[in-house]
Amino acid sequence: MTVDSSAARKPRRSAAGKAGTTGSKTGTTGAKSGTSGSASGATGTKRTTRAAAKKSTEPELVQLLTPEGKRVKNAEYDAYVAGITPDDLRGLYRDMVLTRRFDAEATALQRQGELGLWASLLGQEAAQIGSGRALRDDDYVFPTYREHGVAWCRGVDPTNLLGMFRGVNNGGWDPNGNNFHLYTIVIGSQTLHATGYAMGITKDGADSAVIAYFGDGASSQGDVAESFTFSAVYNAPVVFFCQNNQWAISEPTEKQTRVPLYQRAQGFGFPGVRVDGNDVLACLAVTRWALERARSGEGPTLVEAYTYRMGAHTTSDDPSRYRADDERAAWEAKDPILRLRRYLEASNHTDDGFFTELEAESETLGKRVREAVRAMPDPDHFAIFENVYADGHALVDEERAQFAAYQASFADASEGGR
Ligand SMILES: Cc1ncc(C[n+]2csc(CCOP(=O)(O)OP(=O)(O)O)c2C)c(N)n1
Ligand SMILES: [Mg+2]
Repeated sequence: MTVDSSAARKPRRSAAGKAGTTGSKTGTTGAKSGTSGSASGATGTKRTTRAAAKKSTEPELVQLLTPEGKRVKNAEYDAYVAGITPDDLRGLYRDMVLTRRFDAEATALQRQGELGLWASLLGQEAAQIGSGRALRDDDYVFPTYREHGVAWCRGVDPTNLLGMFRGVNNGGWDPNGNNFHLYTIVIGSQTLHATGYAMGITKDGADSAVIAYFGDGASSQGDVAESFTFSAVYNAPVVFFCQNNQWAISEPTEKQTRVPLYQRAQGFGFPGVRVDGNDVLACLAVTRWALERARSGEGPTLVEAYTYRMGAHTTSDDPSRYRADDERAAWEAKDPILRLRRYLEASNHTDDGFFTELEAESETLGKRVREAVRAMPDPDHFAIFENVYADGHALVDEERAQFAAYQASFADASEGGR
């Protein structure tokens, strides 16, 4: 797939110069038609009635690959993946497999006590790899805490994602190194950062775009509504990429909204589209379309990637307390990796060697991650007092001195023959 290697912001093309490049899509329509509605929501026994009602009312979504791995035509979005080669498809598959392997390793490391916490992306690989691979190097990403697949696409070394979860640093990478901002725990706040950054791009006269990731739960935050307003009014080049994984910890999406989330955009004056978040090709195509709108001066877009959080919210969570097992089973049938594998195999784009080599590469990655985490040095205990104020502060100095005395008290105790 073509990924522009230029890291510099490019001059913005005029909107007039881009007329017609987004085909039949128009301004603020809220409901984009799709080709299939098969990725419907929950089917668990605990929520059967709600799920059944939901199935009959859920809108269609953009889908290019069915769960069975069959390529279906889409008049609006096929053009955005028209040039994709077998090599590109194998690349997307490799990205998803390695991301899942890394994620499984991180979960295991938490269970072994090497990490304090981990937020798994299991099930969301297609949403993240599809959107991540649609980006240019000069675009800027504002993630939540779960965007490990997007980080992978940006070239952030996966081991760097683990420092914060081990508690040894506050981030672990230079955001400007890969145009991938630090993970944000404060739900929804990164959409405001993204909007401000996008407004800055416009002032610079560049044609880069920004993508802000957030969840279905975050959609209820005031910050998200404010960023929708600002980006619409200032026509900011930002894509709001909402991974609707059906849950905000233990709260289902039904507790966040009475309308499908993508339809929210309409009220703010920009388009929204729901895409099958377990279909990597559809996510790639729809994100490319939305980024193209941003670059050509057409303003923000809301993409709702309809997907499912296969695992727990984090390793501190136990989803069996609030959702039924068969809900997960229903989504397993729509697994993003499996469906691309089926398509690759049916198209004769792969052989056994490809899968065997990838398996070996996955194991090497797992080993590298394990070793890197165990080798992470503990932070200097006094680092927490640094960088609070640029020129220092009397209160911070006092707290540092108190902490130093506290630390010294242990030294006294051990000298006293403990
Ligand atoms: C402002 C704020 N409120 C509450 C929390 C606690 N919290 C952490 S994750 C989360 C749920 C987020 O759900 P969603 O936006 O759907 O993202 P997901 O975790 O499903 O990816 C909440 C409420 C927080 N981190 N920040
Ligand atoms: Mg969620």
